[in-house]
This record gives sequence, C-alpha cells and structure tokens, in this order.
Amino acid sequence: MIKSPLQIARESYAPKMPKALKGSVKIVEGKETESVADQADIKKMFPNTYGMPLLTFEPGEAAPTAARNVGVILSGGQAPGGHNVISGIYDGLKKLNPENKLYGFLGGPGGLVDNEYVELTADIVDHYRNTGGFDIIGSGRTKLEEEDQFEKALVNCKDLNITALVIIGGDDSNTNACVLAEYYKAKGAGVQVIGCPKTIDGDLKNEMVETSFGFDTACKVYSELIGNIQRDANSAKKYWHFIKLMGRSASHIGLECALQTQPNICIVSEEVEAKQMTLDDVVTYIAEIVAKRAEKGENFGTALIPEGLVEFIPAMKKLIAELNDLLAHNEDKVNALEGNKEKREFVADLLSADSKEVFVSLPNSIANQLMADRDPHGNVQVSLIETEKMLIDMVKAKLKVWKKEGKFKGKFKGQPHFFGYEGRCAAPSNFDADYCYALGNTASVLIADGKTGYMASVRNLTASSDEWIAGGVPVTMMMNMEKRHGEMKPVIQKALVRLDGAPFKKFVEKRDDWAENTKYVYPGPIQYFGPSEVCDITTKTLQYEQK
Ligand code: FBP
Repeated sequence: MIKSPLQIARESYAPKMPKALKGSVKIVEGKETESVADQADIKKMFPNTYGMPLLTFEPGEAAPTAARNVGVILSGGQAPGGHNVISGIYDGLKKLNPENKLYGFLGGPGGLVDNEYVELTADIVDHYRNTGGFDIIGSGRTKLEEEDQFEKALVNCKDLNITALVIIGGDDSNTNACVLAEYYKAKGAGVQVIGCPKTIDGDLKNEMVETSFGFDTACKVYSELIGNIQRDANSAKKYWHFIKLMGRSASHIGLECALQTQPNICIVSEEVEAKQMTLDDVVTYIAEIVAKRAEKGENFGTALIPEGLVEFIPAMKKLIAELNDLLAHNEDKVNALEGNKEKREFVADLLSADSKEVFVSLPNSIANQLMADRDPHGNVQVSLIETEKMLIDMVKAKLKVWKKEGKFKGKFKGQPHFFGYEGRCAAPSNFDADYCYALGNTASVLIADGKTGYMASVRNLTASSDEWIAGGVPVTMMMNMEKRHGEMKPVIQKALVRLDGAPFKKFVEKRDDWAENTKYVYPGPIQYFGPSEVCDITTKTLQYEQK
C-alpha cells in the first residue's frame, strides 16, 4: 500500500476512549426491554433473544477469558470509521487474551457464506488504523436471510473454530444479524452474533444508539464541498447549484449539511411527505425563492436535495410501491422486452390510474431510472435517480412561464451536483475515529461476556469521550413489523428526520432568512490536528438533539 503523508501521520493517532473501556470492564445489567412496536409479533419470532436487558459498562475487574476466535463482516455501503471498528475489536480481543484471533470475511456477508476470509493480524490491522474505506476486507450487499446461508456460515465458523461474529452494518444488516443470532441461539450452535451501527445516512439511531458511525465524517466532507460551491456561487454570482446529497431514505445528511452551511434552500423529504406536497409544489417552492432572490439581483444560490426525495412525494411513493410489486412479479416479462420505451408502456398499463398518470408525466430518463434494478433489499436505488437534474429542468420550465407572465425578471442557470460516494470513504474525523474504536472495543467485551443478539452502543456522545457510556442494546428492542416485498417482516425501525425534533426546528427558524439573504457558512475541510474545538466538534444534529 502506498501511503500519503496524512495517512502515515494519522496511523499513530490513538483514539480517545470512554473511561469504562480504558481498563477492565464490569457489565451492569439494566431493565428488561420491549421492542419499539408490535411486541407480541416480535416476541414470537425471537423467543430466545427478545426482552434481554440493556447493558452498561463500568470500570471493574475482568475475569480471565479462554482464547477464542471471532469473525467480522462489513456489510452494505462504506462509512468512514469501519477500519477503526475492526482495530477496536482486534485490540479489545487481544487485551482480553493475546491468544484470541480475529478473522475478516471478505466482500461482505457473501464471504461468510462462501468461506472467503483472511486472518487479521497486527501486520494488516496497523496499516488501516484511522483510515477511511472498507478495503481491509471489502464489503457487500448480499442479504443474509436464508436458513441455507445460516447453515453454510455455521459450517465455515466451525471450521475456523469461530464462536462469535460481529456484523458491521445498517438497519437491514443488523436486522439480519439479529435473525442469525436467534437462529444460532435456538439451535445451540455456539456462535454469538453482535451488531455495530454503521451508515452515513444517519438513520440507524434511537434512544440507545445516538448516531450511526460515518455520518459525522460524511456530513463534514459534503459540508466542506457545499461551502466551497457557495463561495464560488457568491463570487461568480451566475449559477444556481442543485446539490443532491446521499441518504437513501432519511434527509439527515441534507439537514445536517444545511445546518453547517446555511444554503438558500434545503428540501427535507419527511416534510414534503407530511405536507403531502406534489412534485409541482416542490418545484414551485424552489422557483419562488429563485424569483425572490432575482428581484434583488441575486441570480445565484444553492439548493440541497435529499437523495430519497422522490420516494417521499406521496404520489411518487405510491407509484414506486406499485412498481416494486409489479416488477417483482413480472421480472422475466419486463426483462424480455427490448427497449426502455416498450418497458415503460408495458409497466404503465399495469399501474393504477393515478400512478399511471404520474409515471407517464415523468421525463423518460427518470421513468427509466425508477424501473431499474432494485438492490438486494428490494429498495429502489435512489442514488441512481438524477433528481437534481430533473428539478433544474422543471424549475427552469416554470420560470420560463413566469417570465412570460412578468412574474420573473431574472436569469436562471442551474448546475447539478451529486455528493455521495466521495463522502463515504473519507479518513474518519476524530469523532468517527474515536467512536468507531470504542464501538469495536465494546463489541469485544460483549463477546467475552457471551452475549448474542446485541448491538454495541456508545452514548453521551456530545460529552468528552472520557464520559461516553459504552454498553449493549438488544437488537429486538429496535424492531417493528414492516411490509417488505409484499410481506410483513420484523425489521429495525428506520429513524427518519423528526419534524418535531430540535435539528429540524432550528432549520425552520432560519430557513426563510437563509433563502432570501446570502448567509453562507464555509466550514472548510475536516481538521485532524489542531485545537479540540475544531478537530473534535460533533455534528449539529447531535448537538441540538442532546441539548
Ligand atoms: P448503507 O445503508 O448500506 O450504509 O448505504 C448507504 C448508502 O450510501 C446510501 O446513502 C445510498 O443510497 C446507497 O448506500 C448507495 O448504495 P451503493 O453503494 O450500492 O450504490
């Protein structure tokens, strides 16, 4: 590996740890838990892992543990800090017993089923400390959900004498981790399963998991870029920049970046849905701000667009749900058709009247993107839908009409951007480096104590890292029943932006001022060395949520 000077300097950064994880750990059991909803159904499906108590770590005496082998998997989209979770598990295991071994399954959950692995030794782990990416073992989106996969994985674990697995993933992967934990516990397989909350999207959070790792770094990278664009916009004064931001469903990333950079517009999908806005309402809202700024001669601006917007516009949501069912049931027929035009016509005829009207009114490029392949979890791949371009075209068309009517006198030139992949593998901020290392260490303690069906949890994150509270939360506690592929399934409840939450309310207080006036903030790049108030700063979302 050829290392950059920053990578070399950063290798020796020692992540800051919560007090309870610095020495030996005592585990304190809290009260028994219930799932967030649908308790009876979840309890029935997870008889062995339901209702387990919350766990908190305190400094204490640790009993010596026998040597054991552990496996780790990185699942789903990359998120800054994954390598530190692994180094945290590795160091935690070695601290418990130097004979402990860590195996990394390659390419995500698929590696566990296909028995592709590498033993993670100090020689390997040391090169990846405090670096971004998941390239130490790779990641993948294979869904671990079939009994056949669980059995194959068990054979592979037995071969390597692995008695515990750590699955580092988002809500879907942790749901599957819990199903696997239940399955192994039910059959007395002797393999524990522990989850770790990962995703830049920030939508795996609840009372016990304050944020998923990677959100902090990704938002800081995007905010730096947005700030740079805003400075360019304010210098040249000739473009409106439409910036789509990653985050498959929730708008946490967009909202956080808005709080950091104060753009002229930030659309929040959850608000669009709550207000039952149509696509035309969204376009009108944007066009009105463009027109208002133009009256002052400000023919420039920035608009942040969440990646998942199309799925939150009620009519589009209905259309996408129908498309999901319809494409699942007619996959072969659709694939057999030659061109996109034929596919669109075939699909349009199978839709309800309302959805057909919406579908045929969409630009062809967007309709084609909506028909494209789902990911293995059945989700539309919203990062492939060019919403930012669609909105530029639609705003332009509306302003053209308003110009004729004398309602718009300015100029409008749109520049589309999509910030997604460039934020997912950045070198983790101090926050993510520390948080992930603590999560990894926490996982190793849960393993040593024989726990299964738990997610590593590190809380109190706006306090100094010394005061962070580490422990474990039963995954079943986060579950509810949701419809997936036409069937009700137990899944971890996705945390969307709460319109009654402090971050959104803060944004609403300011957004009209930011829309009309130019109040940009330029956050600059993530700082790894320097004053703590710059280097260790947390997201505004966490700051406002924990006030
Ligand atoms: P995870 O939920 O797996 O962390 O993935 C998040 C994400 O970055 C989304 O924001 C985005 O929609 C998606 O991954 C893109 O997926 P892919 O890497 O498969 O293109």
